[in-house]
Amino acid sequence: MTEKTILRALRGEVLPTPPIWMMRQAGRYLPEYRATRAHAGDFLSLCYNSELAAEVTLQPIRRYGFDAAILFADILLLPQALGAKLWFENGEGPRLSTLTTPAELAALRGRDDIHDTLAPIYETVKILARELPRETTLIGFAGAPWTVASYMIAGRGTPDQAPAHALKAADRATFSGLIDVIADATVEYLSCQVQAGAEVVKLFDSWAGSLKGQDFTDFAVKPAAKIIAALKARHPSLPIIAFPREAGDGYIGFAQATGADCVAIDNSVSPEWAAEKVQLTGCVQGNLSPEHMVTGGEALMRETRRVVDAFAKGPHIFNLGHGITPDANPDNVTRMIEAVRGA
Ligand code: 1CP
Repeated sequence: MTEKTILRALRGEVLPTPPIWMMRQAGRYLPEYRATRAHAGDFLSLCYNSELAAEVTLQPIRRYGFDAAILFADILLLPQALGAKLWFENGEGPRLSTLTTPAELAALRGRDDIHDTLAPIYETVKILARELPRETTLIGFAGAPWTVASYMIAGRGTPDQAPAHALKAADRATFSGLIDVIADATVEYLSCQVQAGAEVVKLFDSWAGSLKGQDFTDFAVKPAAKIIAALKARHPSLPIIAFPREAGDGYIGFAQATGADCVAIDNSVSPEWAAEKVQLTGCVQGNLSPEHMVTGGEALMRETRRVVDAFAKGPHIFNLGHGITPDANPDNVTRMIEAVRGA
């Protein structure tokens, strides 16, 4: 069998048609997802129910035939495994216990004590490794330390990560200590996903854009480099995708600085810019705006072709610039895939 298309792109091959998957492809825009989630009871119960989590991971593969499936889980399960309290407020989003003191940092579990909580996630990966079509690549993931820390410090999602920036300024030792604890635990977590059958892993640094100057180097680049080096030492052929969302110029050289095989690009930069500045040095993933999945029409077709054409000269995995939103029209996803595959 020839190698799976996503793995070929991640090794630097330029394919006539880019492989395609979509961030949040298992999600509330799909009626079958909403039904399974209702059956599970709530979002966290769905994450920790291996059979149902595998089922929602498979739903978009069956419906659309994407080239990759991404494990259904959440970046906030790792903080929970480290000892943070985690719950989801209906209609509002995640809530966690806050962490702002040295004592709270010291009370976290060690990296070897996370696996009891996370065992169902590894089981989901095992089920998927068995049940996915043979041509579909299985992607595991975790949040990057800065993004995960921003939720652990504030106890919730914040538009500007102000509480995390404040702790960084007020108590550098506690802040850096938290980044290190998350980075070390992330290596163990992703390594277990790989042992269970994940073929690629992706690091989501959704809030990297609020790190400026030296902070971007210290808290986006360095932790990613450390995690990637540790993972590659254990799994030398493992391809890794890094997503420093809204990094802007920080995307330039990010793959070389971190050792990532591919940089995922958000839609705040143009595909032409990213092709010229970022793709020169390796595979890129992205970057159609998710709003086209809501609005559709001519613009959807035009912008999809624009992304494909802009990245056609180098290795490329087609994706959105961020997750598909719950108000998206599932038929627009079909049109996007047809436009990419030239059907
Ligand atoms: O109501 C629901 O069903 C919950 C919505 C939802 C879903 C579908 C959440 C809550 N998480 C997920 C799954 C999820 N989260 C995946 C699954 C795989 C897929 O992509 O299909 C992944 C990769 C994530 C990662 C994740 N969770 C990120 C990083 C990517 C991103 O979108 O920037 C972040 C920041 C989170 C935190 C989170 N989890 C859920 C929400 C609504 C949020 C954001 C909250 C906030 O910042 O206010």
